Amino acid sequence: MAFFSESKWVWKNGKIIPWEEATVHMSAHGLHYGTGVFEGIRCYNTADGPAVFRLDAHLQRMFESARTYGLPIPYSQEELAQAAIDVIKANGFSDCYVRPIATYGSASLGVHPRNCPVEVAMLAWPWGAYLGADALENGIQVTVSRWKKFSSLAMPATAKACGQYLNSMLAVQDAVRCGFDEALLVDEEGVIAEGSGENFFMVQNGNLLTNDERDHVLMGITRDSVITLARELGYKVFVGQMRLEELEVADEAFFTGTAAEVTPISALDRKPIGNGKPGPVTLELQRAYFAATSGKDPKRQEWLTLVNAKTEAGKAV
Ligand code: PPE
Repeated sequence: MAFFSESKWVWKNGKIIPWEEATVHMSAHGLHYGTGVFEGIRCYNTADGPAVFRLDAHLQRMFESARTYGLPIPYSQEELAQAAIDVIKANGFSDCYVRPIATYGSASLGVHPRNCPVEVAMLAWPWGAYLGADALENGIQVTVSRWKKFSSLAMPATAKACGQYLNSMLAVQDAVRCGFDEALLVDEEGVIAEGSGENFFMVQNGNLLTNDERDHVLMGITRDSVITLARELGYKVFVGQMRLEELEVADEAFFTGTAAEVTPISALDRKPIGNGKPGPVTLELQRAYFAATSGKDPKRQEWLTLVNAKTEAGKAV
């Protein structure tokens, strides 16, 4: 559940404005053609106050998505980093989700965006567990979607662009209609790609396996964090193609994403994965991930941007 009602302020085109005023016109190019790029970032409470997790990596990916689509963002990465801090502070949030978006506004229609202005906004709101309250603890029910993951030859899956999510939306809507929590998308060859809004990992004989951009996935920042943490914990992480038949014999599987965090998958099309309960490797990585996001992992301080700058005494102000 997203709690928009608790969000009072939005950063839009350089200013903090009331939530109610952060609107777009029905003629906006982005609305008609999905022409925009966005990010999803989480801010977590730490002993030093709220801290944004991997802010630079997210903003860097946003600029790369924009470059892919030739969409000029009229702000620097530093300005958007400050915007994220400003919108969190303005709303007084500690744990929250931050959503930057850059999209073509209103001036003309026709697929070429021509003279449409680029509108940039940064929203923040409290957002709990993405896949339901007990998903992190008990795992989720997943189905293999009949909607195929689009090829990066059609649209680059590595870019996080608005219109690309229609593919995800078809898949997750079908999954939920059929009583599942989430969809797993495969490509036209049956090779595993990703969830509607998450990367996919499996665990086999104590090793981790995940894919990369060759299989038409968004190169997730949570995926990268989990790979780093797993290797540090002594796990071998293999990056390569994953097929559905391999998943049949996997011991564990889980999704990663900013919103979904590290979510265990307990069954695929009602067939239990492993013993049908979140596995020990998944849970260890979930703990390591939350230690990093909450500032409890001393080695991962560089992943955190404090919302309230530290004073000389080391106290958050
Ligand atoms: N694949 C897809 C398709 C995806 O949307 C996400 C994030 C990921 C992988 C994981 O990426 P990362 O967050 O960098 O680890 N999905 C975002 C949007 C979810 C939404 O419903 O909106 C997110 O998790 O914030």
